[in-house]
Amino acid sequence: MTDIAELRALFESEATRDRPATDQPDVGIIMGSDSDLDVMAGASAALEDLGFEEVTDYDDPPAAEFTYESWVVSAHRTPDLMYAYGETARERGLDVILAGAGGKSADLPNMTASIAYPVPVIGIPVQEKSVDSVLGMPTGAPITAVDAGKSYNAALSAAQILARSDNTLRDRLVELHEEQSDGVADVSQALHESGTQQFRDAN
Ligand code: AIR
Repeated sequence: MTDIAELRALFESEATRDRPATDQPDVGIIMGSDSDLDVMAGASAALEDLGFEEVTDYDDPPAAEFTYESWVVSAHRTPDLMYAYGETARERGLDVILAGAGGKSADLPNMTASIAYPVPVIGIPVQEKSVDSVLGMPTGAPITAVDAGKSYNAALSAAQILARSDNTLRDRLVELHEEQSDGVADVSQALHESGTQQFRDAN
């Protein structure tokens, strides 16, 4: 069993470790509950599509140039863990945080945006009813957010931020965009050639 104090201590000790930036995760993915994973898995899928690898052990980071990490952090069940995560984000090397939460009190993204500031936070409302609580920030307390469920796009936006200073990642983003355009062309051609009924039966 891991307790919350241990996780807090891990974030706090990582913040003082002075690890080389290449060994630290670039993007942090946090979510209010593991029940958010169906939606939040889109964020890791996008990062993996771009060549990121996941850090699952701070002492044994993957070789990829860009990496990410994933944690469950609940604003209401574990507020102290949310503070520890947000307060140490910059020292732990995170350049962007993707934060998702569901329900009507989806406060993890907005609170993390305030605590981790100026590290940018991209909020992901896990459900439609979570949109207002993710977006509703007062002047001077910024958050960027995507529409409900759009975690894949949130991760692309995070990569766009990182690509400002990395041309290889920039090229990979362009390539992915082109692959997606080609995907539409393939589907369009298949629909046209098979006809609507056969296409629907086959898909
Ligand atoms: N949540 C968890 N802690 C605080 C909040 N707002 C959110 C989760 C999830 C929803 O509550 O982000 O979308 C339901 O969580 P659970 O664990 O009951 O399934």
